[in-house]
Amino acid sequence: MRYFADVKKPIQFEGPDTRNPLAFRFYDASRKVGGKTMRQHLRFAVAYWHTLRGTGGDPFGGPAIERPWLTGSDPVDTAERTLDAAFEFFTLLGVPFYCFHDRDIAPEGATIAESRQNLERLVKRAARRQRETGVKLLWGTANLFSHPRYTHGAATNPDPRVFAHAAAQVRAALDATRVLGGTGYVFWGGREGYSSLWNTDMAREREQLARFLHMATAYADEIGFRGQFLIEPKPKEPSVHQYDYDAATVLGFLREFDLWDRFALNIEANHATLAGHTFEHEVATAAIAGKLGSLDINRGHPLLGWDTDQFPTDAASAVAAMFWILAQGGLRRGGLNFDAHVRRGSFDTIDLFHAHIGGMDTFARALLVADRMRRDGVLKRFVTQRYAGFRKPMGRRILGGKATLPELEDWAAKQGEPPRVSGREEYLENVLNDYLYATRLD
Ligand code: XLS
Ligand code: NI
Ligand code: NI
Repeated sequence: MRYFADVKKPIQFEGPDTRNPLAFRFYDASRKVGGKTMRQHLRFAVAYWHTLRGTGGDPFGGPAIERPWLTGSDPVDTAERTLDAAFEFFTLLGVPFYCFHDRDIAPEGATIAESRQNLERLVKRAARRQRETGVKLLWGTANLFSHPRYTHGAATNPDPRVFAHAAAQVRAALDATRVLGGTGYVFWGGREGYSSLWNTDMAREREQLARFLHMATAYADEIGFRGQFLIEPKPKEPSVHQYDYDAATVLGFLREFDLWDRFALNIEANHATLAGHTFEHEVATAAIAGKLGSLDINRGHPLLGWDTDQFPTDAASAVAAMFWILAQGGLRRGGLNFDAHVRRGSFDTIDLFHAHIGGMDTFARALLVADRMRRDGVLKRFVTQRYAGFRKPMGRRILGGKATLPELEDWAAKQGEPPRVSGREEYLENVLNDYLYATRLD
């Protein structure tokens, strides 16, 4: 059965001049950029939940998209068909990875045991498809937010019985991720937050969450899962306030609860903007802490205040993200996961191709631009020069922890009023635009 019959062959690179909507303009998987291929740099992943299971629901209406694989009355059969469609899609698109929640690939059963059975059955099938196609699992996760039992949280639920259900789910999801060779495991705190502080013991809930994460790492050690644990910050939605608010909050949480060595961050563009930051701010915050693990690439809509999860098309923001990724020497075990879905009105399967092709090209082009900017060194030189004073003797004394307030008072008095130096922001924006629009990338 072919679910994507209108795509006759795998999407090919045709270069920037092509007018073929089913071709890449910039994503040339085997093209080398600074010693690595684009495929190795970008490590694209398809998000199973949106691309295979998304049906266009929004806060004002239920499903509006029909998929030929989401049919039939037996949920396990449907899951098997969906899996086959998934691997057909991955192969046609030419992505190396995918990501899933437990409940995306296998339906919840009537009991914990039945849920586990369903998952194991689909994991076997996924393992087979992975072998056949060479597509790999970037990361797995557990859906701890859709079922009504998690209304008041999963790990942060006031009832330990709910906590235990969440524990069972994470255990099974970790087993599944290990069997499928996932390079990571993500915790996004779907309902780990609160709606009203009047009914919430915030101190206790944060302790619970930390305990939960410790249990997960302990279990991973027990089963020999060596993947990277990731936390994905998000400030709100579905909760009014989520404990994993933003990168800085999560870094503080990891330090406070002795989780620092075991976790890195999975930064999502739309979560950054919901937190009142830019994507690059969040990427940079994680990177300078040595904790930039992986990215969920999407974007919000500037006029809608929620997690619209649109496909990434913003060149400047993609360049900034790639700039930081290159600066830290690459994504390593992480990847670029399309946590994005087509709009409710884009209900044809072909729309899924347009969406992913556009996202892949945006980031492939961003990689070329960021690499060129780095090699030319213009921005680096500017920033280095700007902080030059801190490489001189007194600057070094300050950073080395030797300088004191009285000493600096004397020094400041001797130096007199420092000259004021422009930050040249507009000039730098022009430089960026030169790279974005004027520089040849071939
Ligand atoms: C929701 C999150 C979710 C995570 C995985 O906003 O982005 O999709 O990436 O649970
Ligand atoms: Ni999100
Ligand atoms: Ni996400």
